[in-house]
Amino acid sequence: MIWAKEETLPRDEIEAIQLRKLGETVRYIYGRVKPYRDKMDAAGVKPEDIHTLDDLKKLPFTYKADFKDHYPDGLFAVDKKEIVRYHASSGTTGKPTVVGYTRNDLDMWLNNVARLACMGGATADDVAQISFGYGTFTGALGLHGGLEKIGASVIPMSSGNTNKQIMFLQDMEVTLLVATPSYALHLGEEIRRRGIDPSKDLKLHIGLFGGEGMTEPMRDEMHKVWGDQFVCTQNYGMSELCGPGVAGECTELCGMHVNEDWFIPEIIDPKTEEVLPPGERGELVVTCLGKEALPLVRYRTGDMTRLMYEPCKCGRTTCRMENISGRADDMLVIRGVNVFPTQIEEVLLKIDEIGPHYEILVERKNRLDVMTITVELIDDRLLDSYAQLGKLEERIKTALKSQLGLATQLRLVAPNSLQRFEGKAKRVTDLRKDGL
Ligand code: DLL
Repeated sequence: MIWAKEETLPRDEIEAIQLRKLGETVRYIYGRVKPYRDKMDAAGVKPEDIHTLDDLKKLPFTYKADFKDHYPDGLFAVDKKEIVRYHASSGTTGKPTVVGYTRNDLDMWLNNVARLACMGGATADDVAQISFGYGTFTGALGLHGGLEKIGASVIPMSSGNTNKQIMFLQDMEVTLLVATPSYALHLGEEIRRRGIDPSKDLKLHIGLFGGEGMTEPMRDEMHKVWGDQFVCTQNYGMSELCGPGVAGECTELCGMHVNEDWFIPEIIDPKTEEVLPPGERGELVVTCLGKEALPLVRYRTGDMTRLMYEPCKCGRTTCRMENISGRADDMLVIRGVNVFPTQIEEVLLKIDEIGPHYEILVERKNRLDVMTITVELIDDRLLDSYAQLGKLEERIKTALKSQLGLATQLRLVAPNSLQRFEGKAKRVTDLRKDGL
């Protein structure tokens, strides 16, 4: 099923909508958001200078750092009383990136999520278990609202508690699972370990995944674990743009359709900031159209991908984006949670007993991401006191958990035992291969 007629318009009609909304958005943001007006003035561009979609290039970029500089809501275009919902994701430092929605924004958002749910094969007959963490993450309430819009029955399970997840999958005859792909694999394997055969014993046949990447080898594994009846699609989005609902894969599985009447995607070279021709791989930059609370122009997502404009067999005419192949910056996505090394550094530097040198190792164990942080002690005498060392370790782990919203493994090592670098320090080793 196709949710909205805007998904099937001829290209010239999509572009006409984009141009109209772009003009409105630029006038709106220039009039209401001072940091953006200042940037436009500095770049010598006025809303009247936007006549074609190509004129988008004249507009300045918005960066994650702008959220930090104007924390918490300096980029908002409406008064607080217009906001009906806040969400937040990780910022590059201790402060989160806060996003807000007006009532109209929520409506637009959830309609876009309804589109991607339909793309993945969901219908009003589905019973959907949402296994994303609720909290301030956009994923859970986004999919929750979008699936309710299409009439599916939603179980707001949240993340963790594998026993309960499995009980509900069985007892409620769940047909659709919403999760990060890594958690879905982990859950599937646990189910198999308990002697349950998902293709015979469960009704589950749809997976709507997102929040982190799913490679093709990972999708193959998904079929081995959940059975061949299981169709799983992935969805892309980010909090700043709305959350899930920016792009989603249809069941043809050939890239994620971008909701182009709400978002204009561009691909740039992250170093030169030049716009690249269609089909080339680079950093995705997105302009949100028609958002009231947080209208972003040319937002640097940091995600590396490629856009494809060839028609899709599903009947949708919107362009498709390929799997995200990496990041232009050093952000890590760990079990769907965004983590910046700078956030970790900030915590470590506040603790007197440890030095400024650290290493971050990311691995995948039992299908789940595990992050181990190795830090040097200032004084190696601590290594002789098991009790003191244990207390220090707990203190650091608690501080990291509260900063990152994620549990980490910690190794405290002797002073001067970590490698020193003459140039740029290589602090992060990511051993996750093919997502498996
Ligand atoms: O992850 C929104 C979302 C939730 C999308 C659920 C889809 C489903 P953030 O927490 O702000 O928002 O994280 C955004 O996660 O910039 C990517 O680096 C990464 N990411 C999200 N979806 C995918 C995906 C949500 N399908 C950041 N493939 C983004 C690869 C993804 N990376």
